[in-house]
Amino acid sequence: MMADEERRRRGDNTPGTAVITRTKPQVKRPSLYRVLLINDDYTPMEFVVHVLEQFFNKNREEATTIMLHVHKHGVGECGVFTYEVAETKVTQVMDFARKHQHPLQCVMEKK
Ligand code: TYC
Repeated sequence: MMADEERRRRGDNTPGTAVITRTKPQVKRPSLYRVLLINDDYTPMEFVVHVLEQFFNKNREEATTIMLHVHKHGVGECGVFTYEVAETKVTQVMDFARKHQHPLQCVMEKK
């Protein structure tokens, strides 16, 4: 059987077969999520700094700045991650806080 294009080149314009081409790129950037720490009156400042160093790869200075921001403003960003990574960070922080009997809250929100 002759290809449609070749038939048309030869002047045959009778209906043939068609291919629907995809115009949408098939790669999508993943949605990003902020991981936030929430202030409370009981979790020790040093514990929050430790959390930021341990789970968010912050150095002591960065960790201290973020902790003081949360202490002053009530909430602050620890990092931005894809869904599964953000979810893992939240679980790790919440498990660690619970294990040490601190009420520290960690949440994620879509950017
Ligand atoms: N407010 C706490 C205190 O004075 C410190 C703190 C900072 C707690 C950040 C939680 O996410 C937090 N000990």
